[in-house]
Amino acid sequence: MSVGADLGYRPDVNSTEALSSWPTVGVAGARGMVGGVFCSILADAALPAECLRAFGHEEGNTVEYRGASVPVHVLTDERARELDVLFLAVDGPQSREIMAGPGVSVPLVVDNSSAFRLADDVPLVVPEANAHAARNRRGNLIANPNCTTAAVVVALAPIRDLAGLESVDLASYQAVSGAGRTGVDAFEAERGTSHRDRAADSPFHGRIADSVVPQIDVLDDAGWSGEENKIHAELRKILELPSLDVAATTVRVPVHTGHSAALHIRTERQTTIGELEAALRRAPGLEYRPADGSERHPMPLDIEGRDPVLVGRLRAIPGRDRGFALWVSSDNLRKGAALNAIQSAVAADPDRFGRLLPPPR
Ligand code: 2RA
Repeated sequence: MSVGADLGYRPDVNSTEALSSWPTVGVAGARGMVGGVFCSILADAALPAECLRAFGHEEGNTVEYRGASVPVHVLTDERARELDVLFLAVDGPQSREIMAGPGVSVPLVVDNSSAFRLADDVPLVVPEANAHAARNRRGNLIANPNCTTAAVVVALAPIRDLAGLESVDLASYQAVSGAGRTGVDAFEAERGTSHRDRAADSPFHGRIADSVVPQIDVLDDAGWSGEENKIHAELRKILELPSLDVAATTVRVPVHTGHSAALHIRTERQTTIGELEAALRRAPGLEYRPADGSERHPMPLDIEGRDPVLVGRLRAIPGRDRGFALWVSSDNLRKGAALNAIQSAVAADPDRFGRLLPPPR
């Protein structure tokens, strides 16, 4: 994995003063798909290689970062004590293990797994909607939401602030990279084959090439998928609307990167398309594309590798009082994972971590 090598940067090992002004940043799961995006964003921010610590299951690997080979270590108590911030790009059980051990001594941990998202004492943060939750946290842990939740929240927060929100119905169109490398590998293996079989190691519930799969994660007794239940609970928590009426159908689509969602919402108070457009145009983290045909509608290929959530196709639903439809697309590995986590660390402590955010893409 080579990250940021094209920037031509060579670490200035003589400048201890320059190095000490940077935080020491750990990435657990650094060799995974989301871990790689963390490293890429930190490289764009020019975090020196000396200030990056990469962690994984075993010793002996390296991550190529800005022209340097950063060794991958197992996270120990001693190594954790060096860190100012730790980003967890690992699964829920591993996050729990880290937070029951070395993670306790790190001043700030941002966890990308679902392990702590709904814990009362852990803020679940999308800074565009609830940066105050990161600033006012009681412990050292911030949870990062599900990738679809993060994108949808960026679009809904300005609408909540303008006119309140009564209900949100959504259908998602989620890229294969949301399932990590095994998802991408299954898609690549199936793509171009003429049979209708699913790849042997596919994490999906059916063949994804040339198809769509209307189930992400396991179904509960009532038939809702884990992904749908996450979106339901996480939207309520982040938007601080505990009785928001939410229904989601989550669907895997044959797209490499970029999750999209079709939203049908009902606001609490009367508003107009004009007022909604104005609110979306000035909202942070969002690029609004009018539905009048003057711009291309938001699409995954337009957002891969970029920061904002693209919002478009805004329209009033005929015959439905306070009913509106809109469409969002976002990079599930950036705003849906690594970028949002880094932004949350910055929201928690702008003075210490502000330098970790690169120029916007
Ligand atoms: C998915 N939400 O797309 C998940 C990724 N964390 O499968």
